[in-house]
Amino acid sequence: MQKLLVILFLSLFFNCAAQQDSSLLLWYRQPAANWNEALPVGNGRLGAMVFGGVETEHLQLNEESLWAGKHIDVNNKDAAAHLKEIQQLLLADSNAKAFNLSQKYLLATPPKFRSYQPLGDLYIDFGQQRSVRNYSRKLDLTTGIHTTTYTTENGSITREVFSSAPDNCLVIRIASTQKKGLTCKVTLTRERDATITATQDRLSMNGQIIDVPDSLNGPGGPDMKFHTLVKARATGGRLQATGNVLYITDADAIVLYLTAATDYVFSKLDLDRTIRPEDTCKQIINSISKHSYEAVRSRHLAEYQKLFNRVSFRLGSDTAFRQPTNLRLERVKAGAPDNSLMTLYFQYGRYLLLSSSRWPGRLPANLQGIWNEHYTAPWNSDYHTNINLQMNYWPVHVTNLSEMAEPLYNFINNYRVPGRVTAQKMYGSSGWTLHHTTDIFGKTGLMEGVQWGSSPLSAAWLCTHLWEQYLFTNDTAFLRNKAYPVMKEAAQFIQGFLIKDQQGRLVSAPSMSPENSFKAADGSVHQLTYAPAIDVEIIRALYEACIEGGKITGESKAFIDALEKTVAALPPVQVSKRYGIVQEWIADYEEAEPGHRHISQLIGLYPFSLITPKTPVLFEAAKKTIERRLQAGGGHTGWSRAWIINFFARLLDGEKAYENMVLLLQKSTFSNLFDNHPPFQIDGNFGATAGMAEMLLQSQNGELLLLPALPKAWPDGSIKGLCARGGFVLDVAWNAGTLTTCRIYSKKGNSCMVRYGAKTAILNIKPGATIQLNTALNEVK
Ligand code: FUC
Repeated sequence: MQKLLVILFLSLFFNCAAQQDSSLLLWYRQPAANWNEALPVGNGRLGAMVFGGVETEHLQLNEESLWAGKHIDVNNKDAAAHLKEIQQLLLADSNAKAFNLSQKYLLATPPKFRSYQPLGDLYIDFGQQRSVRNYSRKLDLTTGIHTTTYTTENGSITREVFSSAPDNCLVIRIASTQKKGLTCKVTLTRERDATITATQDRLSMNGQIIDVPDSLNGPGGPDMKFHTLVKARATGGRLQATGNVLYITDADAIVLYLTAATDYVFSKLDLDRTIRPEDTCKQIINSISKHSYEAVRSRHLAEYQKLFNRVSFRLGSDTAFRQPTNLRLERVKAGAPDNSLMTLYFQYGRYLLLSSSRWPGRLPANLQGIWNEHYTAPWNSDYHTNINLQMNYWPVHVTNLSEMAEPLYNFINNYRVPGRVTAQKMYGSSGWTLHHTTDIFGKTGLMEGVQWGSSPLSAAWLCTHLWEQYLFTNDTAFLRNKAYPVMKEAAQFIQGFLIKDQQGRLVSAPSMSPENSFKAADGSVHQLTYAPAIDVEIIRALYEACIEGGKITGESKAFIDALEKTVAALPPVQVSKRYGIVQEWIADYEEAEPGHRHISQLIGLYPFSLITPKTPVLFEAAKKTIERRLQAGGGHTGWSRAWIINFFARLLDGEKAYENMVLLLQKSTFSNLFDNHPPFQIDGNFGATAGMAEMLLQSQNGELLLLPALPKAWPDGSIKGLCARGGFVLDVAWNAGTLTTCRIYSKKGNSCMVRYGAKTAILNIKPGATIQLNTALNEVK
């Protein structure tokens, strides 16, 4: 009897464990028919979209620094001479004239930059396969490994693909249950600028981007150098290199290691002709070749799982995950609920962040993370800094991946150097600035066009991320050495940039509310203006951070006083008399596009925390703002919908947050769960991941809010490992819509105020200690 019970227990346990695993699978019963069905792997810099074809496996490859273009000074040399005139025109409501002058004298020369490019494609061609059955391909988020399996008359085939951070390589293993069951040809291709050769057990691609000069994008020439190296290892069978192909015949198993490098130098934001990317590749491949596949795989697992496993998220116990992911998405589109698809989407967001932003000292996740198949990508797959790059990092702290933000901080720090030149040359100010978009070559001028690019406070917005890192970790060394000096310089730029308007208020000019247009009294439509609400909110958020941070790091009283004086002289964020919404511009203009995707005047609601229940007038106006945007068709891009989820979470409206999460899945999600802007853009994935966390835990303004926006559709669940400002890590569980337990681990020993509905508790948890609370917020010993 006892034995029976043990067996029963064990089988139950393993069943549960198996179920637990499969709830974190993206899986399909057929190969990807196009790029948006393929599945991404990445180690932060080296990525692949895996198609999982039976006769031909295709991996579309990326290396994060492979960009067309180069470092050039694009600042318009006439800017400073015309700035005052443009500013005065704006203050006098001569917006059209100011626009025309800005287009001539502020716009960067050349105004555009080139694109992030694909590295190439790897094909493994197995020839005709007969009697194929039991096909599946899956990406297991618990391992970061993509697996394709099927059975043919030559046995059962298993292919594993992952991108290893510790070994700096893409790894592919193909195995057959039948001895000598594998025969294939391996090729590496790139449409342009590369030559491929096969020698012994290796394929190498040597390349240099040749840019064609043009007046919009600037000088051309032989630009970035790059190299890709593949090494094959076959167990049993033969390996033969001919021309540019590797032939493998009658093998039992095959392992391929692939790596790539460029001559881009991150700290210089430029190319370095002394770097030989082929040497970097050889070094990496030679070092990984010393190890067995099993050792490489275990090292990958250990490193990956240490990060990924920090957070677990369950919503009830539905079994929808047993169905292929594409069918589940179809069902959701048809109106069926699928909570575990939401938890999968959440964990996928964490996976994507881990896979596109992992390496200290390298580049942050761009508009497509690192995954891009186009030579001229949508928006160049660039760094948009008027919402998109920021949104990529919204989930980073709360979902317990703070280290993944390091590439962003590195980027911000490096951009300070060209940003100082722009501050000086364009605006005659000290400090540093950049505008709404940039490539990897330090272009901080006003890019693309005045109607999109006039966002000179983008550096200030980015700098609030440095402060967030401090708020979550309380790491004073980070604040002192890495954050505060950069934040301060962004504030110094603002100090020099603001001008007085007729009423004596300090205003930013020229500027805009990102990408939106307003109608002036005479009906004419404009973008360019001064002191839009977003600027006032950015300045407030950055200055409050600088004032608090300055006090911690020993800033002079004079500087802190100057910042306080500026804040006091800013125009207020107002409520529109027309519609009761948060007023987007300095005057109560009519919006030209009421359903616009950007909802910039609510930046104070999220990601900042200036609009809260403690500012009830603005809080109510924020609700009306979203309502009005949605009624006019807002939320039509993935990232905009994701932002709306965060807004509703901050408005403590779980039902609306959930409704928009459903809409995101229904309207803006591909079958590989990539966000569909359209086209693919990764910010929606990251924004919605942050949004779901925000529904369950918030920690702004000195309070920990438990389940602040829990929707009825999530009656039972638990989330473990979320981080809160102040150095806390929380596990929260609920049942029938009510909190059951909450465990709080304190890293720093800060006291905190916990709030659940109307209940509050003030806690003093020792550093390194954990306490458990019940539904009444009483401590359970
Ligand atoms: C901003 C948005 C667009 C797009 C682009 C990359 O300009 O307004 O929707 O996301 O960035």
